[in-house]
Amino acid sequence: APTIYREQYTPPAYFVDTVDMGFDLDQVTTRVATRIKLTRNDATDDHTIILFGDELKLVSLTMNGTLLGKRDYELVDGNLHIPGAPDQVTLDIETVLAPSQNTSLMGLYVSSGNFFTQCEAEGFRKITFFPDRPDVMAKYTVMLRADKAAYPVLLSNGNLIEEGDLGDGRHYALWEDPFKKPSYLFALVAGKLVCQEETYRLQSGRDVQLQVWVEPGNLDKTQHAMDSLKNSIRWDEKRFGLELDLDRFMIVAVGDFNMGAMENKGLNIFNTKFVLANPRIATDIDYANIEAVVGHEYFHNWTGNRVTCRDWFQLSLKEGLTVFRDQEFSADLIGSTSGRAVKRIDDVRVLRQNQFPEDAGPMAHSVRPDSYLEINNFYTVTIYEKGAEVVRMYQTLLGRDGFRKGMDLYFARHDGQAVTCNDFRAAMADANGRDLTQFERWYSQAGTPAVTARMDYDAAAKTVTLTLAQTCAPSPGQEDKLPFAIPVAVGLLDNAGKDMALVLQGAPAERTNSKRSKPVHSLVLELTEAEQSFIFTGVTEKPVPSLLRDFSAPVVLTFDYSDTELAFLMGHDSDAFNRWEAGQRLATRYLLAMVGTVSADKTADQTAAATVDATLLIEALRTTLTDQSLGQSYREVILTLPSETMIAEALPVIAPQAIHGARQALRRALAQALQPEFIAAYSANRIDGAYQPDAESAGKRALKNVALSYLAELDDAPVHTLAQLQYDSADNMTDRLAALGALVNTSAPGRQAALASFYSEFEAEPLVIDKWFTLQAMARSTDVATVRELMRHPAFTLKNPNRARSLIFSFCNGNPSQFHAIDGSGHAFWAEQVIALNSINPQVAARLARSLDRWRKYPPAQQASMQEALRKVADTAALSNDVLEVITKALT
Ligand code: B3K
Ligand code: ZN
Repeated sequence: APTIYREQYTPPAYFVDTVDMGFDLDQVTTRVATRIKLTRNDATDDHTIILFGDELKLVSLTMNGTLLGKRDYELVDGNLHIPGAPDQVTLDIETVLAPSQNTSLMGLYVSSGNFFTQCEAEGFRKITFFPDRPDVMAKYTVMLRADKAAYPVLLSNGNLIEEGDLGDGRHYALWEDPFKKPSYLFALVAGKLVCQEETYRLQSGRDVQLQVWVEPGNLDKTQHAMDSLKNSIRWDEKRFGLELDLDRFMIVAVGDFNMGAMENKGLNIFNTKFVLANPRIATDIDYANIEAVVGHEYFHNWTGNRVTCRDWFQLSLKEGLTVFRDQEFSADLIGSTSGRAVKRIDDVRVLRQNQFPEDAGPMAHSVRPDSYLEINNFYTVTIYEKGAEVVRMYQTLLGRDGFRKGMDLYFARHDGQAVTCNDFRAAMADANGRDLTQFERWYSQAGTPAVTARMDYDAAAKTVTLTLAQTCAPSPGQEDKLPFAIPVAVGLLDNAGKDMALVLQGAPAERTNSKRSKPVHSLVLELTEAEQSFIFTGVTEKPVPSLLRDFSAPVVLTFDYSDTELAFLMGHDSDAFNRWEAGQRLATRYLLAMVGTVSADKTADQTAAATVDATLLIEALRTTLTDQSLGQSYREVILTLPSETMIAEALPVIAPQAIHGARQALRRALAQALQPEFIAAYSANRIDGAYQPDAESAGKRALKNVALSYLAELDDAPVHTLAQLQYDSADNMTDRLAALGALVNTSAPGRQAALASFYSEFEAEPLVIDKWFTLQAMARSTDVATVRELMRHPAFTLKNPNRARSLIFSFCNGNPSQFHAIDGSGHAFWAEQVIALNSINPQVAARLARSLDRWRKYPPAQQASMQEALRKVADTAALSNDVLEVITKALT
């Protein structure tokens, strides 16, 4: 298959007005009859109708009542080209599908005996021949027919028009979606499902029907998703003035699903992982994720569905924007300042841990890519999370009100259209009378900008000069980069740790301090050139700068802080994000020094701790841990050291075992030094009474459990008892799993028994069994041999994506010191699994294929086994486009 280029976009030759579909659902042979009414796009001279198809069996094709034969159309790579078509065309297309054979989980497939569809990005063409591209939007009517006993529930997009019996045990349902939509938003669901439903009154007074559909037996796990949906509806009304446009909104949970969820119009289909929750099976993190994903899919109804993408290169138009919206939604629901900061910290962690490496590796691409071989490979952290940061920067530059004006204009201009990232930028610019031309580079240039800051204080002149310089390393196909427009939020702290009033030389009075307005303590500097200086006046003492507050841009910022300055910022910065950041900087500094020690003399990790004096960090963390004025969840994130992946990214050469040794050594040093404080925090944050998933209770559990995990580093009898007690008495999964994790990573006598009892207790809950596999995949003692053994467990299967991810992905991405074992056994294992998955599910396989992206950053011996593994995959026969693209780029 050929590479697709953004520059080669051409408008469609034909638009589709209406689509009428009839499905005769059967697991072995499903018949699909589709009638499409097309109108020629007279903005082109093209008279060829292109209907995409993917592994489709065509039964018949009729044009304007005439049956077409082999010489009336051309078959090109599985697609149908009908040349010389008239301006008005009605096509009747009949196809047959084999849903039970479909393991790719794209198009129409079967899960637990029920039918589901997944059409984004190009799955509709696995159902029928169609102009399956997002700039072709049409109105759909869908007739579903199936056996009534086996498939009592028949759902599709929009409104239910009619239902009834067909005799011979079959029944039907007719659905009509009143809104035009691109084919990727089509969905159907059929099977034995039950729902929790509620009538909900919109702010306008209109009543809508909300439903959460699950398999029978799961109705005790739908309340949180329903609450999240109602919160989402309310939030979008309040924050953006956007109302639900349908009378009926459905969420359906499915156990076999390639990603998180899908925003099909009015019929969102979700991975069970992002729907099902009750205290017994779901952790606080699950609760938070469900809220975020329910919000995300709901928000797509406006950002994605009502206004969609012209082509798939514009994917971040809907994904970056919708991630930004779900991030803001979650933050607004938390409310408290420190809770918001924790949300921001979590989001930035994801960006740094996953997107920064992507942006520096062989798959690096811009937020609006220039080319792809397989579009499914571009549902990436760059498109989603970096895309969200780009949207956030508009808000940082324009303010909340300015951003809202931009959004309003965007909808006013483009409702019902398929548009581009440039259209969004233009709406933001025009609504605010701003020139955002340079901002385009955030869409066109890949790579993470590096910003270096320097501060010069002139005591005589009472000025601070802040000099900011930016560079960006080359990316594949992009040697030279032009300067980005980077909003850098800054503050200056005086010796007492208070924010100084900021007066920026040459800035208009309203943007900084004037006699009338109250003092400004944080300013957004706009760095637009390669290097720029900003002068603050009236600065009476040498300050400590707080830079890139709230992470105002997706860049790596360096400043030559002393250790004491970092400890000072940890204690005083009014910007909660930067307080945390200062702690991370200090910890990273010690960890890098310790990694150096471990790799240089190959000593045990204890030696590494002994050679680095971490007193400053330890004391700062003691202060944080015991500061009752700080929220619990905030204290928890400050106490969490940078992950092994984050440390790896900060090193020129990655030494996974040394990194692991260093981090463990520092954790033990902290556990020893802060043992009494951890014990106190543990006791103080126990909750009596029933489980509640709210942010405050979750924060208490998080702090208590991080204390437990540090204490577990001591691996002594008291902590074994403590963990065992928590495991045995916990009334919720958060505490249960934390205790099990603590046990498994110690030599506690009860650890094997706990693992076994956990399995038998939750055998009937697939999502909990996933956790059971994950916990073991990431355990410190788990090596490749252990993972192979776990794969032989009867509950393991590669066919279910959640299960494959829970074990294989968790090991390959979440246990780096074992996965990158010096003997290369982990890499060989990885190749086997990518190859096995390739023939089952290319999308899942291609995700796993990304695990060796960073092979060039490892020492030569490890590079060799990684290259060997990559080549082994590359040499596999019948490699999917998905895997081929990832592996080819890695090896280039
Ligand atoms: N839009 C879907 C992702 C579809 C992925 C296709 N491979 C989920 C989401 O972002 O909301
Ligand atoms: Zn999305």
